Amino acid sequence: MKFFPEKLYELSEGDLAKTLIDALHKKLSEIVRVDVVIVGAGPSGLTAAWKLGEKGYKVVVLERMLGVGGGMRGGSMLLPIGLLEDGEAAEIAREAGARINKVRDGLFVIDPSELAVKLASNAIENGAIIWPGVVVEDLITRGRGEDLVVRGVLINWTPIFEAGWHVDPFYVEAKAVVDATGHDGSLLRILAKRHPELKINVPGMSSQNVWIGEEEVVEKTGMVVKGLFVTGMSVAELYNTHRMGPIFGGMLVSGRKVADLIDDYLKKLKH
Ligand code: 48F
Repeated sequence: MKFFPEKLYELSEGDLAKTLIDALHKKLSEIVRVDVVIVGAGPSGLTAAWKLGEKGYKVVVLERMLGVGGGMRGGSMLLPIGLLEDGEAAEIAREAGARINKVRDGLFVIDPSELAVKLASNAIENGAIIWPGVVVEDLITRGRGEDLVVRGVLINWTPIFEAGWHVDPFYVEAKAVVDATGHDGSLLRILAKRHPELKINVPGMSSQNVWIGEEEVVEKTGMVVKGLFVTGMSVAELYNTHRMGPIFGGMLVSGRKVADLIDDYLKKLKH
């Protein structure tokens, strides 16, 4: 018995390459003009992608690394365990299909890898495309100051970016852009640098206080300038709110909140 279906033996590697390129052409055409581009495939970005996909938006997630999960991949100091609070966060994790195990009243432990892949799987099932190995290196904008609108991002391959080569980037156009880059706060820092007239300062997060840090992130999740939204730990980087360590519930709730806010924003744009 042959390994491949009989017909495939008629093909060459060149035919396989041509097949990939034809399929890629279709996929890339979908990626370069979307409703929402989410930068960062950590827990907040993946939750936002899932929830926006569910609402019917065309979403692409751009991720600098090869895999999904962001900071959650490392669990708690590289130990394969994390915490999750009861309430909205537990509800989202359950809905994602991840197992959450109660350890005391109001508190669950999670397997960070499991939660990361379940969130990614829900995002993909709802139509989001995850593109790994690309760095967002700049913003596409129109206007200045109060009239500034963010219309997309410029991307490059991570190895090119890390090698420090000057290679001109590529475009991804979107009606809304999300900074879900965690502690990097990449898009916020780009915005502050390119648009000093906005006087945006990104001070970085404040010290550990889990009891208020989670709530602060969720509360301050939102739009920074027209077309640019912030979710997850980049919220803490922007507003100097408290860090919370390996408890991940706020990231999921923040991701869901930013999806709702973008939904409102895009509905208003239509009118
Ligand atoms: O760091 P990350 O997981 O962000 P998050 O969703 O969640 C934070 C938690 O994991 C944890 C925590 C909660 O207690 O403190 O750290 O807010 O995911 C951010 C992702 O963005 C990618 C980065 O590789 C990571 O996977 N990223 C950062 N800058 C860029 C980027 C960029 N310029 N272009 C593309 N990806």
